[in-house]
Amino acid sequence: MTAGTEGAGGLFRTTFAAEPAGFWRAPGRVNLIGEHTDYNDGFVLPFAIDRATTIALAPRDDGRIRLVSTFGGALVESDLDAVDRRDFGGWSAYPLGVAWAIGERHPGAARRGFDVAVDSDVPVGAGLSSSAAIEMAVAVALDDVWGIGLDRAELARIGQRAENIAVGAPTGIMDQSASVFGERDAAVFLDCRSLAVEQVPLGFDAAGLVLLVVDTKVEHQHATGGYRDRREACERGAEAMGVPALRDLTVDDLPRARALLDDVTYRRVKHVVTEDARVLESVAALKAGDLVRFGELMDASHASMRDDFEISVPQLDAVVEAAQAAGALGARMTGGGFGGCAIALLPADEADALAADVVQVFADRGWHEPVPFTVLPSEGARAL
Ligand code: GAF
Repeated sequence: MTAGTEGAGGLFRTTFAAEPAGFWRAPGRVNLIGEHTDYNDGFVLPFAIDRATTIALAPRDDGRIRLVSTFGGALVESDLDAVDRRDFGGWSAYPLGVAWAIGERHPGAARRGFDVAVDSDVPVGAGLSSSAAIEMAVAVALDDVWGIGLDRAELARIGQRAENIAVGAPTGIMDQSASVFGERDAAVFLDCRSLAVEQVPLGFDAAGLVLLVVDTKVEHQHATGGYRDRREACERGAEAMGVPALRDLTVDDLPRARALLDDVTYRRVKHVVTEDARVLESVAALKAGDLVRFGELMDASHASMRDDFEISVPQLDAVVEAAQAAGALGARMTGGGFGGCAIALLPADEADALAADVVQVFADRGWHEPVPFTVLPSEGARAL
């Protein structure tokens, strides 16, 4: 459950000996389905979770920026000139990157310095978008105190730009979009090409179901390694197939892709093309109240990520297998992969037993103890 404002407020007052101008909050996310489709201009279906970043912020009259967090150690000081020279580092790259990206995309905006204290209960490095939660909390706050009036899609684009440039992670726009467009009891169905959004009611609660998240504690890194490699394979595949993005292919194009591409690139393309189709079918199933079909699509999505996109790890597969053996409607890894979290949709009264099973499986294999918890679809970024 999302914490109150005490953490950020208390830290602000002790650090800056002043009252903040206000509090802003932005959630992390889980992705129900649609993985590695966002940077291929495709479809995603995440929801904002009830774990969030809360910030206390006050604008200043000069260009100075002072940042402190409950997780990042000592006070960090900077200023707008340094930000415009792209001088970022550590966790402060997220808020400073947002201040930079607003300036880059809106050169006329009257930016000023600010003091900010950041608190978060989104687990870091778990693939639940703790970074997007910081970016979006800061973006909504700066939009308010600088009086710009950005719309939600533009806030998400600013967060993505900060992530790509200040942090150096070549990620898509899903996480920031989930954090700004989230609504209670609904998933965010996003077309990553047009940024058209539709809220899809989930009805898990009414059906007696919960979404269990298991943090495997296997940490991932999106700035380097596998994530970047997968993105490049997708771009190669689209170019070889003569389309602007993999979004422009359908399953009918797969035989041609099979003939044209090397085996690895083909399997990367196949995952993205079939995953886009699964997102569209999931939205239809959810609208029809067919949670059984939706669960099957979650399972199929996991198999595709494990076998074709090759971004799962044994710990994620073990959670999915335990969930399937326990009778979950569906289970899959969520997020960028190579670690992080898996999710399972199952009857509420079976969640504790599955959580205990998973902890036992990990202990038997000598893996780090996993952390299971349930999440609720929650409201997106906002002023408190
Ligand atoms: C990470 C990225 F940040 C997202 O943009 C998305 O690509 C996701 O991995 C995979 O679906 O969360």
